[in-house]
Amino acid sequence: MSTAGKVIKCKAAVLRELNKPFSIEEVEVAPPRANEVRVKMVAAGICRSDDHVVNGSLPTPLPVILGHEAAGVVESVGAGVTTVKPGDKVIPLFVPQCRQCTVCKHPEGNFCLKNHLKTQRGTLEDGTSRFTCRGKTIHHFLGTSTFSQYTVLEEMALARVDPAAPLDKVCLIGCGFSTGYGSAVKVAKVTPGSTCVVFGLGGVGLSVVMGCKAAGAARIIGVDINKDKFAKAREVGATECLSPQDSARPVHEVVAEMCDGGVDFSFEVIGRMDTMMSALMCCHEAFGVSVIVGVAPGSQSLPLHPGLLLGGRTLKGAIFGGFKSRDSVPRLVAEFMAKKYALDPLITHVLPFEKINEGFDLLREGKSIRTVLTF
Ligand code: CND
Ligand code: ZN
Ligand code: ZN
Repeated sequence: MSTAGKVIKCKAAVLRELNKPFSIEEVEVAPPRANEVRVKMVAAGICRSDDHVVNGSLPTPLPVILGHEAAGVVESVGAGVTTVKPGDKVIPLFVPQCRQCTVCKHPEGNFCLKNHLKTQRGTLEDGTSRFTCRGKTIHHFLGTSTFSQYTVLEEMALARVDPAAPLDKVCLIGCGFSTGYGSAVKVAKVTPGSTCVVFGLGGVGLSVVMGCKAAGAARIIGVDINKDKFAKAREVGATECLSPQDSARPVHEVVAEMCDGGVDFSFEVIGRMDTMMSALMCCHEAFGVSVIVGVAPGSQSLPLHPGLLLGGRTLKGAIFGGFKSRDSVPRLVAEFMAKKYALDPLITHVLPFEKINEGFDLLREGKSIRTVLTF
């Protein structure tokens, strides 16, 4: 029997308090309104940004259903939806692409003005939520809320992908892979023969390494305090790995010395002020480009002396690897299907959705790269 037009009762992982486990609860998911789509989740990755909400460094209204890296199948569509239909395989986009705002119309910009990152209202665009639990509203997160068997998204926040794509792998294209890979190939525009350093070798950082390699970098130095990450980093393209704790000198000095005064491209993929400064200072003072990928706690600022940039350094940052989401995700999936890059090295654990707390513990303990939750 069709569920279209009806409220669906299903399980979701609800975060009710900071620093507490998720509770798996039965929620009601209202039908999609105009220009919205209800999606049955198939697979969802756990990204550090979700954990930033749990630990309070990325504030968003509670109670909330988190999750922003996933893949699923369209269950039903609201009025006016033309680009997806029931049964289509889709990837939710935590940065939408409305195709009408000044950013979408700009040839380079990807941070669509309809994004939910800046407002963090915890609703869809019309200011309301499609989730309730025992009669009370549950908030959305980034317009995606993928830690639920069903979720409702705006049409502009969905990419239709190849029907043959394995959703338990390509879910990573919804955040980690694209964010990292794009930061190298699209944001930094890594050049053949160049030197690169990547601070933080989690799922996003390793994807930066993959992007640097694909762009033809000659040296890719991975930096992490957890040496267990080094083997995987080498497997995906790092030529050297080092831990800041192995030297009495600041790591930026060590890296700069290794690379003739400074690297061409550096990436911060952790979300800390000190490592953002290290990444900036180890890129060459005259031509280095440093890209901020990590999401820093909202309350902190960089101690940035302007003199660090006067010689010609560039400091930049990007969301979702600078990719225009709806245009790029189907192409990235096609490139995965054509074996242009692999996602398997990033997936260290697969767990049933109900074990989401175990998945977060693995991340916090530094034991996983990406855990994929299956529904
Ligand atoms: P994950 O936690 O898997 O990786 C971070 C890595 O950094 C781990 O391997 C840590 O061991 C390492 N690390 C921690 N502290 C230090 C330190 N002081 N020095 C060196 N290494 C350290 O996280 P992830 O890969 O899922 O995400 C990385 C960051 O990217 C995180 O801040 C997340 O919020 C952010 C992000 C950004 C975007 C975007 O669009 N810009 C999208 N998703 C995630
Ligand atoms: Zn993410
Ligand atoms: Zn837009």
